[in-house]
Amino acid sequence: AYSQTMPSMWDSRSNGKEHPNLKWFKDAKFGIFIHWGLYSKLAGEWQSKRYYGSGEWLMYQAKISAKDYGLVAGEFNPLKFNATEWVDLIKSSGARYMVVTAKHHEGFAMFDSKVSDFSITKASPYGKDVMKELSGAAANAKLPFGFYYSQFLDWHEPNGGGNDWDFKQSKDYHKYYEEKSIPQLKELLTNYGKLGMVWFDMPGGLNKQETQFLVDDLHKLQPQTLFSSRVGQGLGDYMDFGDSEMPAEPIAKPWEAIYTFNDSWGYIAHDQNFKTSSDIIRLIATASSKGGNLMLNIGPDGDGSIPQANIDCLKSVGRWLKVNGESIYASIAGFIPAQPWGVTTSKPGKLYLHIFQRPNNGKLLVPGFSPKAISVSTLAGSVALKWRQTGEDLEVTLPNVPVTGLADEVLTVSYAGKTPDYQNSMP
Ligand code: JFZ
Repeated sequence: AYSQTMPSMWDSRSNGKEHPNLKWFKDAKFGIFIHWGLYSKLAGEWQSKRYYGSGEWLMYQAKISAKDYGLVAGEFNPLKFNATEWVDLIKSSGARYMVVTAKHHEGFAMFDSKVSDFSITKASPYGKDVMKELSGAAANAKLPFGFYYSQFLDWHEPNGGGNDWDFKQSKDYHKYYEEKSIPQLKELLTNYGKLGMVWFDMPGGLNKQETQFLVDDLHKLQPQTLFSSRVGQGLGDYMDFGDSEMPAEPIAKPWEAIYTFNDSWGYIAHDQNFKTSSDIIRLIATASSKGGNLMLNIGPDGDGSIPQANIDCLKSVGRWLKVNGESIYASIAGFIPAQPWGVTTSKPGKLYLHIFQRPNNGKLLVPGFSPKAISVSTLAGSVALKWRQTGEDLEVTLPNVPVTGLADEVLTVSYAGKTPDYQNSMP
């Protein structure tokens, strides 16, 4: 059923077979997304009016003219920014890749671009190439690194997609692609070392043949770089879902769910509705239980700092992953669908039970468990637990308190034989 939602990804690159370059991505399971630009400085407010929702859409929401918005660049001076600190934090969260906005719909290049003067090096007092610093810090930390780039929407340019409040005349999208979008993408694929991915977003203005040409042309610069499905026309290397969307059932092809920390991608000073570490751990486990990745977004402040609540939370997720990472990294979808108590992930000969909600009677039931169980223990500390298998019903007796003291405990079930097929939860 879920194959219907899948475009014919990466077929053009490897004749329908999974591309070997996708392995690191499929094994990573957890990534960090960063939305950072001039909107971060505006923080969801324009002319004393507060806006809600996606802070990076403020220019659109408030219909700010390109001229007025351009003036914000003159005030963008993120003196608290420290690339190494950001990358250290991401490493300590247990994330295995990061993607950062090089240019969002506002059109401002957060990198040194020869193509446009609307950039952090030419138009802002800060004057330094923050993308260079981040890509360098990530390379030092051996953290796969990617750029988000809005290839079609560009509200700063008369021929870019989306701005019909300033630029009312008909647009020449091809001219925009040729003069800004493609040359900037080439700068990003040339000047910043090896890229894990380019995270395209909101395709438009190109037909399938033109998109194929773009993809092939860019892949010549770095063939191993993955392209997100939002390059358009079904030509990406992996699938992205919408904001806070998780597929209902496992998907074998590589995919990523994207979630915000609060209710915005870009920083909004008046949105403190942050997820807890338990929320995030469950999202990682849930994405893994369906064979995919979670990419969690951070919206740093325009001054270059990351909200303290996010820092504390990410470190706590990292402590959990340090102990329970075996059940996440390089796992595959669990063959038992989601249960009232939680979700499952799998590796050869092992099924991991991620307990979100302990059953009141302490008896955890795993229905449809077809192989022969050998042992059940806590993943952390390997404490053996009592269990009983009756046909395909596996029942585990939980200790009165979680063994590790960490919430969201994981149990390991070892079994004999090969990995069973997924039991579709849909009738
Ligand atoms: C896009 C951007 O417009 C947004 O600002 C943010 O960068 C986000 C990650 O991506 O928003 C989208 C694009 C596509 C969908 C949802 C939100 N979608 O396909 O459901």
